[in-house]
Amino acid sequence: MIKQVCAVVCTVFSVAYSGYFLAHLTGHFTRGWRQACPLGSRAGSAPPLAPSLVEEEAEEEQEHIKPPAAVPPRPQKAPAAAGTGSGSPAQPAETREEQRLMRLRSVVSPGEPRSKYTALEELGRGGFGAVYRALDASTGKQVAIKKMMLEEEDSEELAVNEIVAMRDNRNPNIVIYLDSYLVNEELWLAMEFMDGGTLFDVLRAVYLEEGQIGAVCRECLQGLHFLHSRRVIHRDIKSSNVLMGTDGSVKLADFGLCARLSPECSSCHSSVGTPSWMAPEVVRGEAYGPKVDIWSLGITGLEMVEGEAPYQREPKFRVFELIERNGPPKLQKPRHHSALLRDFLRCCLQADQDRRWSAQELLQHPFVTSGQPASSLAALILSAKQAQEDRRGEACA
Ligand code: 3AM
Repeated sequence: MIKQVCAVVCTVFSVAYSGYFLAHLTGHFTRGWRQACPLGSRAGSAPPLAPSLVEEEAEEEQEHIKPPAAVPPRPQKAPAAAGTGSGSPAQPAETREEQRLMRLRSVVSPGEPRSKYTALEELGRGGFGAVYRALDASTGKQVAIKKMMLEEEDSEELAVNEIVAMRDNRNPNIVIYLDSYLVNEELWLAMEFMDGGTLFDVLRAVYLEEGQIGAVCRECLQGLHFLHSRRVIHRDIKSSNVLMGTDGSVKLADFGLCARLSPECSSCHSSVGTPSWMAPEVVRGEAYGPKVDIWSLGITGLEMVEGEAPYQREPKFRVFELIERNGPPKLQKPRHHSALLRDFLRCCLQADQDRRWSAQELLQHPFVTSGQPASSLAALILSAKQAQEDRRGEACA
């Protein structure tokens, strides 16, 4: 009885966020808490290389490639990401709101950003607000400013989460945090300007060769290995959250949904992420750890190969149903790709998180080690930018 009550309390957030999980509730009662797998703990248990091609060949003839979606899909939020120190649900709403605002004030810089950052020009919009290109008046350098509206419930928490995660996790494969400010009901988050835009935009404009896909995967894995070694889970890895520079740099962005594990809380349970990229254990509302990011990277790998993620156009409940029913998504035309690429995706897309490779292990995978140097992506990103500008020009003509 006590065991059942504990399991209900621990999964309440997941259940609240999707009626879908009710179908899986019974599983929670019998399933034990699974610890987040420590990095590099499983080097000898990697699944065998060289997958069977027979089954894939049979499926190949039935499948077709759809034109890519033009708008990146929206993520599903969690009410409280681990480690952000939100107020107790027993407190009155005003007190919780005030506490969240105080926490936000404690992480932002004092002062007025409107004289520091000038010439704002909108780059694009998301569910959170909008991102602008601006000039740092003191250096003359370009920066990107994410303006987040703080009206919605939990928006302060997501903002604090993003600021703290970026500020405390500096790495060459993570977008650099500059500073942040509270401006009336908005939060301004200033970060380095990535002049190549998102991987999502690049994929809409150009095709990537396998060596280039290997390079993007290696750069993302370096960022993920860094985060995971610090017990941080990104939880929303997808092409629209990977930013690129015209120098060939590749960096992880958008940390609003990330979670930090602690000795007291060594796994997460909230149903967080963007449905098509969500690992099966997240979809089922099970305890999960950093390897959810590896599944999402595998789906991002499929995006790079095929132009979009599996089930990307399906409604959320249907995505969950399909992932649950069909197991790991497969390449549409596997024989068109190398055994190394297929094996890499298979290692990322293991339904069982214990069999899924870690970021550290995948950095040793031959598909990744044989990827092109990041600098070779520069020409690709420039031609994607050119193609986007040409398209914009045609649309205006
Ligand atoms: O709407 P699009 O895809 O054109 O590229 C990102 C996206 O553009 C851009 O803001 C839009 C909404 O996310 N963006 C986000 N962060 C950025 C950054 N640090 C950025 N562009 C440059 N540097």
